Amino acid sequence: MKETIIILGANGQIGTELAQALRKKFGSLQVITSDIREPQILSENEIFEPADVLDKDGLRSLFLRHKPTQIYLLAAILSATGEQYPQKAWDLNMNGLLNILDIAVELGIKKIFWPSSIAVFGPHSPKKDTPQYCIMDPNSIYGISKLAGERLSEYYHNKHGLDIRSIRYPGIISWKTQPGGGTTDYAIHVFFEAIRTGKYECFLSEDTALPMMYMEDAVRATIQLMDAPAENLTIRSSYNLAGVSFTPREIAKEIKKILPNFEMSYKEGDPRQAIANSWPQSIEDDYARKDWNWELEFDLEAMAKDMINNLKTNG
Ligand code: AKB
Repeated sequence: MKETIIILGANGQIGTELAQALRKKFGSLQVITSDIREPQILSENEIFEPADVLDKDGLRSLFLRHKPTQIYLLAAILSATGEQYPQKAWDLNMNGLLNILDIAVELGIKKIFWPSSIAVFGPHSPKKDTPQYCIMDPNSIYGISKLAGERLSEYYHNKHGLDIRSIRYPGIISWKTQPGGGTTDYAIHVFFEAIRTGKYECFLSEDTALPMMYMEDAVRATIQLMDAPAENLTIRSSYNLAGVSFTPREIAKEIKKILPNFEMSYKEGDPRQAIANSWPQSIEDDYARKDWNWELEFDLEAMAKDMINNLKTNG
């Protein structure tokens, strides 16, 4: 069957690179990107449609026009921005998802990808090797909306047969598009500043360990999960994906191996510290390995090398 894919929220950090990978796999004309903002660059064979995920009628007419077989819903407000605008974050993260789920049921669109996050865990979740199933008491509005979204996804799968698939993304590190409003953003800013000025003031303390993942692995994981036979999938809420866990001190050490003059300093009192403290330091991803043969490729060293190489040559 020929796939037609719509990516909503396609201009963000993950959407930009996922769109490139999906165009390569399915052909440019089979992938329609969509966002509330126009993209900065649009090549000749690429289709872009403006859409707001909160505008249900607009979405319905977009889907009726293109008849997608797969939808990727990436529009979201992340953890740090969510704390500044909780109402807006709840509205976009929840109602955006509900709109897609409802229209998918209405129009018979079966296959949907929607990302969750390590933010679904909270202060009482185990901090190390956090398992798929454990106490989950997120205390950021972003984490609360993602956990509610996971429950909705499983509910729509059970109740309406939607083939919805999801990953609890760790912090995603990339050089092509900057992230916006996340707690893990320091791990990207540090590379940009290391190249630009040779120093970086980190908003998290030096021993704050968090799970992260290089974009190449995140995109590969997403497409691998979407390609997996439905009968192999035992989780319809969202899969844990471990990635690589490190602290600001460890990433600074890795950067210094390549850029010996790099200096990292630390600023206390940033509100993102409290969010980071409530999240796991590392997570366990046995279900992803077992159900869809997931394997990580980029460790911290490989990621740092690739980031710095790319920023030096293409940044
Ligand atoms: C954030 O920091 O909010 C995101 C996430 C881990 O979901 N990068």
